[in-house]
Amino acid sequence: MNPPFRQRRLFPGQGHGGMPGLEFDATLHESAPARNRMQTSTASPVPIPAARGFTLIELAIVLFVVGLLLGGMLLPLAGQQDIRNFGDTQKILIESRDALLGFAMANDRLPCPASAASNGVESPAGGGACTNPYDGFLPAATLGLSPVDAQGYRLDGWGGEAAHRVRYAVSTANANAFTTQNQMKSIGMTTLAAVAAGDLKVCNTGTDMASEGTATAACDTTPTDTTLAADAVAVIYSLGKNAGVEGAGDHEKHNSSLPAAVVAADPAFVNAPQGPAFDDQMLWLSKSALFNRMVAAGRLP
Ligand SMILES: [Ca+2]
Ligand SMILES: [Ca+2]
Repeated sequence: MNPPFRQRRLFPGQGHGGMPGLEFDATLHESAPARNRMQTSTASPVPIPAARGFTLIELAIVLFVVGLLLGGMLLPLAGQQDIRNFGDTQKILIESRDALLGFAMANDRLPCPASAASNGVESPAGGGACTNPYDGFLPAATLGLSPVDAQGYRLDGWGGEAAHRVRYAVSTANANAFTTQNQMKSIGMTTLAAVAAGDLKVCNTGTDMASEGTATAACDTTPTDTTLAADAVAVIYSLGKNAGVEGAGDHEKHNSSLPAAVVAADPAFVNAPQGPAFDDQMLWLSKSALFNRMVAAGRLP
C-alpha cells in the first residue's frame, strides 16, 4: 500500500514563516471518495492519447466545403458588378440625352453623330446632312462630355473597348431639319411633328421587321409586336455587356454595331426586353421633349 496522500494548503499571504496553527491537513477535509480518487491517480496516471492528424478524406471534405462557400460568395459579386455597370450605362445615356438637348438649345439644331474616324467630333462638323445618321457614335468631343476614351468617344458603363462606345442616331426627316441650324424654326413644329420618312423607329422586337436595311425599315405590325416610337428624333444606346458580339436571335442585329453590322444601317432600332438574347440599353428623344425644351429656351416657335 502507498502511504496516504497528504496535501498542505496555505492561506493567502502565508509562507513558511506563517502561523503553524493555520496550516491544515487537506486529507482531513476531503470526502472519502475524493481521497480515494487522489490516491488512485497518484498510483496510476491516466495515459494521454497520442496526437492525431486529419485523414485525407477529412481534408478533402473540408476543402470541398470551403470551395462551396467561396463559390457561393464569388457568383453574387459578379452579379453585383453587372448591376453596377448596367446602372452606370443608364446614367451615361441620360447624361448624353441631356447634353444633346443642351446643344440643341444653344445651336438651334442637334449635332450629327460622330463617325468611326472623326475622333468624337460630329460628322460633318457644323451639321447638315450627317455622314452616319443611323450608325454613328455620340459626338462626345462636340458636346464636351467626359470622360472619353483615347480617340474622343464616350464609353458606356461596361468597359474600355471601342465596342462599348455610346451610339447615337438622328432623324433625317424634312431634309435634315433637326441637324441643320435654324431649320426647326423655318419649317415649324406643326410640320415637323408629323411622322415623316427619315424619322427613327423603335420596335419591341426585331422579328419580322419590314424592309430591314433600307430607308423604309419599319416595325412588325402583328398584334403582339409594338412600335415603341414611330418618329423619334434621336436614339442613344449602348450595345450592352456583349458588345462586339451580336446577340442570338433577331433583336440586336438591328442596332448598328459597326464595324460588324449584320443588317445595313437603317432608321429602325430594337429595344427588346432584357434577357439572354438582348442586352442593349437604349433611350430615345421624342419630338415633344425636344420641342418642349426649345420653346422653354425661346428657340421655338
Ligand atoms: Ca448587346
Ligand atoms: Ca437598324
